[in-house]
This record gives sequence, C-alpha cells and structure tokens, in this order.
Amino acid sequence: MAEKRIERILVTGSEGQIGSELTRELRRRYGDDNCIASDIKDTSSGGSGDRGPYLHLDVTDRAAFKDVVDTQRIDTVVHLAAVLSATGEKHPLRAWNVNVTGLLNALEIARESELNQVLCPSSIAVFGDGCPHENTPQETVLKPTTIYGVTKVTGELLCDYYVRRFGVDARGLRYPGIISAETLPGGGTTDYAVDIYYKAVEEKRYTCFVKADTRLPMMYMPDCIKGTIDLMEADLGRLEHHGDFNMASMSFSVQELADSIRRHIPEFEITYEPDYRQAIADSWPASIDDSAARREWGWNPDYDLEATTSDMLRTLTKRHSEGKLYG
Ligand code: AKB
Repeated sequence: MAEKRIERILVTGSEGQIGSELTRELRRRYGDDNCIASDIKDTSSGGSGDRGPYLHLDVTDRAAFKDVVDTQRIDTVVHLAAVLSATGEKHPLRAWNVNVTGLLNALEIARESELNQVLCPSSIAVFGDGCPHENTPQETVLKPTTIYGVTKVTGELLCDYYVRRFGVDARGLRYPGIISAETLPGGGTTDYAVDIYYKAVEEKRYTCFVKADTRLPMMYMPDCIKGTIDLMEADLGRLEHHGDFNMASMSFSVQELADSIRRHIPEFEITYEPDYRQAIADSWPASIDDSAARREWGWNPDYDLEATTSDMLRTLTKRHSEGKLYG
C-alpha cells in the first residue's frame, strides 16, 4: 500500500463536538478551501469556522457521498458522522444505519475512488463484558453491551477488512470521553464531563446522571486534535494497527472532577441522579493501555485533569462574563 499526500479533505459530521474544532485545525494546516466541511444539517452554525466551504451531506446516501468526493476532488475523508452511545440506546436502528452504513459508504467510496486515506474514529465503547476494566489492553475481548459499541466494533473490523482486502488506508482511534469548550457534545454518556463545567460556571451546582465513583478515560480537546492529526500524518509503514488504536490521556471519577472544579470555585455543589447512562458507563473501562499508539505513531498527551479544569474554567468564565456562555 503506497502512502500518498493529503491535499483535499472532506470532513463528515463537521458540526459535532470534534468535527467543529478538527475542521478548523485542518483548514489552518491544509488551507481553507482544501477542507470541505459537511454535516446532515442544512447550514453550518459556524462551529467549524466560516472560512471554508460547507455542504449538506447525509452519509447514508452513498450516491450523494460519492458525488461530493468526486466533484470536490477529495483525496482524504475524515469520517466523524456518528450517533453516540446514549442516543444510540434510544434509536438503535438509526445508530446502526448512520454508524455502519455511513462508514461502509466511506470505505467503498475510498476503494472505488482510490482515496489516499479514510479516518474512521472508534471509541472506548468497543469494550464491554469480559475485558480487564483497568489498563484495558489494545487486544482483548470486544463484547460491547450498547448498540453504539456494536457499531464501533463492526466499524473497526470493516476498516481492517478494507485495509487487508483492498489496500485502503483506513485509520482509527478509540476516542475516550472528549472535554471541550467550543461545541457541546450531543447524545454521549461521557457528556457529563463537559456539562459539569458549564453548570459550575453558570449556576455553581450540577446534578450528575452517573454516580460519584464512576471513573472513565477522558481527554481534553487539544490532545484529541493533536492525536487525530498525528495519526493521519503518521508514516503508514510504521503502523501495525489500523482502525483500532487505544488512545488515553487521563482517567478520573466524577468526585475527582468535582474536587478539581472546587479548587477554582469552592462553593461548587454536586448531586447525583443516575439514569440509564450509568449502566453504559459501568460497561466501559476505567483506564486504557495506549502503548501501541505511543510506539507506532508517537502519541503523547499534554493535558491532565488539573490543566484541563484550569483551561475549561478560564474559557467558560470569560464567555459567561460576556453573556456568551453557550456561544
Ligand atoms: C459517548 O459517550 O458515547 C462518546 C464515546 C466515549 O464514544 N463520547
């Protein structure tokens, strides 16, 4: 499989939490007009920045997807369009359709149009029953208990199949919960780790939908963007894995998260009302082993919980004082 240069990028799901910030960084690196943002929404809310082209795209419509790739002369697809874990449990068929049909479309188009690369994110949701809960290894039993996890395991297997069978350069990361201050996440189980900062700044209190001792792998957005682009730009010859890199930076319980906020906002209060998302969180690892990512493409995160909390609270407090907390 020969490595080719990334020149014209299509980002699907560009209006989402990761898409909005990744698109902006890709435009900075590759040029505004060389990164086409796309989402199921008719118009961009400006989350991905207003500087480059935006197209409406339903990734389950293969003909429309292929038409965008061909007419825009795309060589690299960053395929972020997905239904997340909590929404997936409410709409399992939609989750399957968007996450699996959408990904299969991306891979088929990559094969047919001989694209340079498809980035296909996975998630810690691939893990479930029967794998170690702490320092979960790269290679282990994958028996997820959510439809989202089932779609992500399927996606990893499809990526590896397209790599082996057709020579498509498909790469993917198992994202942990992502914390960010730009675009709110939607429909995930790890969303509490973002919501808590907004509510701390706005009301100095938060009611959490998982228990105090719930401990999950998390990552701050600058690390997520850095790691994603580092994997995209990694030397293909060094990669032994393709669609399934474990990628960790920090793990903490909700109690530890609340304590870190209290070091900045001493009056902050938290209460707990666990709902159906508790079972999803309990099925995921508390921490993961990302030594393959470190070895194969030099993954090395910058942010721990204290640095994340300081940066999140500084950003959100400033926006709140300007009356623009939610943008
Ligand atoms: C979710 O909570 O569904 C996502 C994920 C961990 O993939 N943030």
